[in-house]
Amino acid sequence: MSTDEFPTDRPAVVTCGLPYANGDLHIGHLRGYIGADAFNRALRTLGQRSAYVSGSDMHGTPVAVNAEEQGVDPEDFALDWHEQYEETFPQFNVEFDNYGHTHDETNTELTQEIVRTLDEEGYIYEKAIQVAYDPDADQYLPDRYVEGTCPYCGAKARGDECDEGCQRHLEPGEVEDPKSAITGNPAEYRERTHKFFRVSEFADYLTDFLDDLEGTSNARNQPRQWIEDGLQDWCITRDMDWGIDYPADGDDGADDLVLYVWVDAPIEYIASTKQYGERVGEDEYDWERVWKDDGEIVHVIGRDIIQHHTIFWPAMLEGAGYNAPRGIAATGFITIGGKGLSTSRNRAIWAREYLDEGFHPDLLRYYLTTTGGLQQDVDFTWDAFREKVNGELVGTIGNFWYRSLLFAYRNYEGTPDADVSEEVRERIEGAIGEVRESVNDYSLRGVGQAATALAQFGNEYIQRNEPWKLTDDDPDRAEQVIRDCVQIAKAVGVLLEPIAPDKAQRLWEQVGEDGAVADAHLEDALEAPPRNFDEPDELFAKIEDDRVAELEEKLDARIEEAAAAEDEGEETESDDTPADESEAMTDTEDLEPLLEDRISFEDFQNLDIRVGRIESAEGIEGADDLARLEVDIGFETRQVVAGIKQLHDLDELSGEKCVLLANMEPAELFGVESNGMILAAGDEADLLTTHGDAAIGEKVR
Ligand code: B3M
Ligand code: ZN
Repeated sequence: MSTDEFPTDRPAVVTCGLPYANGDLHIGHLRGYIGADAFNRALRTLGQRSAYVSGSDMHGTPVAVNAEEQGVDPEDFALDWHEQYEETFPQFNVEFDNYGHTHDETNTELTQEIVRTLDEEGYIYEKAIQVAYDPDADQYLPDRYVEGTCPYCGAKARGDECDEGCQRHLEPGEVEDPKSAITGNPAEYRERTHKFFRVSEFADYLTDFLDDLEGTSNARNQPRQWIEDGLQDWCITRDMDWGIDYPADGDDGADDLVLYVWVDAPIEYIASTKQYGERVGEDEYDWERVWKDDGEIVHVIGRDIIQHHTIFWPAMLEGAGYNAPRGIAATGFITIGGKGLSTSRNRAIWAREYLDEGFHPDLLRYYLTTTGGLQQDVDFTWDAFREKVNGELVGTIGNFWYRSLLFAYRNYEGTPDADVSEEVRERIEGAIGEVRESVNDYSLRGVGQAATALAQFGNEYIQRNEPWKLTDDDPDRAEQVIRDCVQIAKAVGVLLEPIAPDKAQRLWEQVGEDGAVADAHLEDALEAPPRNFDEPDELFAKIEDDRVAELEEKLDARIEEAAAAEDEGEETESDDTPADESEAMTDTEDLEPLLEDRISFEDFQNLDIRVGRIESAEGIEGADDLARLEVDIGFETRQVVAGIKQLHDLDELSGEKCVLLANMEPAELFGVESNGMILAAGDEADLLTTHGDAAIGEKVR
């Protein structure tokens, strides 16, 4: 790992979280796979040697429970899904250099080897613990086999994760009021001896690791808080048949235990890189250098699995003598109708469905990577999708590409003989710089915006120079202008490739280039295209309003059905993202009366209200109600004091968006300076926020 800017001369690996091989993929999953694919492609355009690897997560109760429900063998069940995923990814232009699975030989051997090393290094010990057990089903209830209440936030939780609440990992025995997910009976507790990994010994190491970690700020802030609260050791074995056997030495009673799925799952990142390296050869890609020496490791994950990737995983790597990740980018959730996607409730846009509706994959890639920052939750609507596609892809990029290339083709049969003007060269260089900076900031949105803004400049450039008027009056000048436009068109293609690889490839061919735009580097955006090219086609088509109305109607019906099912209180299973709380109703008699006095628009303008993101929140010692918050408002991070100590679970707030009055006079409360005011409503201090793509720092108007 290094802190030199990308590109470095060390090999890189980019990974996405492994999909559990247990069900259909939806756009929430795709955000991560597409995001990591785009990041890997972007690194390559910078000239970074990089591989993109992942694999299917075959083990654990997420697979076992679903397989059991269908009465099939977990291995057959998981392999079926694995094969489906392998078919689906290329359909979204998600191109892995290697896509393995956690049950294969490479991962099984590597996992057992790493666990053995951790044991030899003294990081593993045995402890007797209470494990949930269902007497009727006569089986132990690991993880998803048990449901109950989260001891930290009170939300409904699974045995190993508070998936609908605070997102914490839960240790066996922690969930309160445990019930068997098989029979619904209250679970009993029985004593069992399990293996533990001494995560607590890594607190100092992890603190330093987080200080250096690049990526999104949520991946640094939440774990800092967990470390401060005190790290617990981690139970790494389970009473199950399905999984990788604990590498027992025969005399410690661990022969019948398998490893917890979160041990072998991240090791697949290494195993998959190894498979790639062995396939292409060490000279081409040295996987051991990446993982054991100085390679650049970047993980793209969902924000619900930050703890696994920033605490357990780096501790395992360090303990077993491996290299640490350089960057972790944790994406927000996709929601629909303001609620988390739910597989069991069919509240989702399915990957298959999207393609069946006839949409090109690159449209979704563009939408998912450029709507909001990576960390932000994005509420999907077909309407917003249409707006983005019609506005930016059709209106700006497609329009510029087509009009400039058609003009060039009709008048010059290709690229006119002229040099690119200084102005345009500099503008393209500027865009290249923006991409380089965005990649180093882990901002895919920045990469997309650099391409779109360059096309926007192209449109303005044509408009400003009116080449159609020049062809007769000033043919040299006309050639110059069109030469510039062809160069801009090619440059937009090179810059857009990470986000929309197929469209970029077609543009590449339209300007007469051979080979793959995926092999181009950013500097190629400045290289002249071949002299001749054929008549261009339009690469993007508008999505019509009635098409969207039809899709919205379908989606609304689906949302309603899901809500109705929720109201009936049916069992929820495999919900992917947390659901929102229901809206509170208030009688107007209880409300503060409306003010009679009106203010001017100018008065309102004087309020500098900004979109912010809470980086951390902690109670102020000695104050009953006050909390100290660090709020990122784009330009800077503000310290703010708010009266929410009793009203919110402060641990849960980091990463949440909020709305902040930035030009409030500073005040001191309990000796802590408050430099702004976060806005909230009601007795419970319901924090105001934004729901779309407003970026951090954006002004509220
Ligand atoms: N299989 C899926 C998830 O929790 C899980 C990821 C493993 S990444 C090593 O998002
Ligand atoms: Zn919780």
